[in-house]
Amino acid sequence: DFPPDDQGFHNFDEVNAELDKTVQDHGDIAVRSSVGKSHEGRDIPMLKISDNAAQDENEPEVLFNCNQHAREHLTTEMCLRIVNRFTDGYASDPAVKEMVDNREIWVVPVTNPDGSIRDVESGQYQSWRKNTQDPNGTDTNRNWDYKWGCCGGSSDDPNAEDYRGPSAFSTPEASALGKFVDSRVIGGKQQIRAHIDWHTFSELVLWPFGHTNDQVTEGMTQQEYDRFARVGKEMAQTNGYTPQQSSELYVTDGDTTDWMWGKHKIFSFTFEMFPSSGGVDGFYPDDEVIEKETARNDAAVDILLREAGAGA
Ligand code: 0X9
Ligand code: CA
Ligand code: CA
Ligand code: CA
Ligand code: ZN
Repeated sequence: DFPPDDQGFHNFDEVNAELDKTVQDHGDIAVRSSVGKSHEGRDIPMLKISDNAAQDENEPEVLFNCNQHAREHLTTEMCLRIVNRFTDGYASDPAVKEMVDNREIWVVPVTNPDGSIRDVESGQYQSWRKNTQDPNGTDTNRNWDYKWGCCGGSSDDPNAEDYRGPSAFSTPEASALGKFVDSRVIGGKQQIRAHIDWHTFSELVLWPFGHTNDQVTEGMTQQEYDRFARVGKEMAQTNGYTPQQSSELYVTDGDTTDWMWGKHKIFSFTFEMFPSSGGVDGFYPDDEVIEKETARNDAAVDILLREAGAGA
């Protein structure tokens, strides 16, 4: 489990308990399901939040996924905040009600349960990043099936922190989330319109593409790029993060946002949360910061929900 000083973080069992409680308290606007199984056979939990949540309505859909990288536990708290704000706030906050009534919000708080558990189970942080596939894990955020391994932005060394795996979608976690997103194509139209893949750290708002330094390339027109930059900067205004194209941080191939946009034209961002800098300890902020550093992104989340209703 988390160390005694960091009990404010939710371990995997506590996340599941939170989601159960949310469904108990708000069954009309919250429905639980599983994205699929992790490598070790755990269900990857998902919550859908909307009015008439049990029905598939014709409302723009939005996806948030957290804790794809095992040690980035602050992101799990970000997804739980999204869950709690849009469910507990529904009855009392008219702005929240408006968003929940007009969107279908999918939240995946723990995208990589095996790795997340491995990082904390001994009571001492392991600085674990990848999933737990043999022998030393695969970086699920280099495993997505869009220009996988194309561009020197991942490693073929199984010991590397950015090991891409033997083939695209060889990781059950990325594959399951990808299949879920594929399944949201209805009548030839992708229902999910916007997405954030939450990471730590460096306080960045990142948009595609990550596999190339070019702004305009196959799959990205100038107009599309300009929309990413405009909304990325608008969100960054609200949280004080630095907005940039993801390859400006460094080039990656096979990351989540490149696939979301490249394959499905989902308006997809990577957020790197608190802190702005640090060594390995940057992945392990005190639990005292959870409230402040998750609330810091409320306005950006609301902007993304707004954008899900806008054309390209
Ligand atoms: O390297 C990653 O997967 C992400 N950073 S992290 O420190 N959380 O591991 C960033 C991925 C965003 N894509 C690019 N920078 N190209
Ligand atoms: Ca503490
Ligand atoms: Ca609805
Ligand atoms: Ca729908
Ligand atoms: Zn990460």
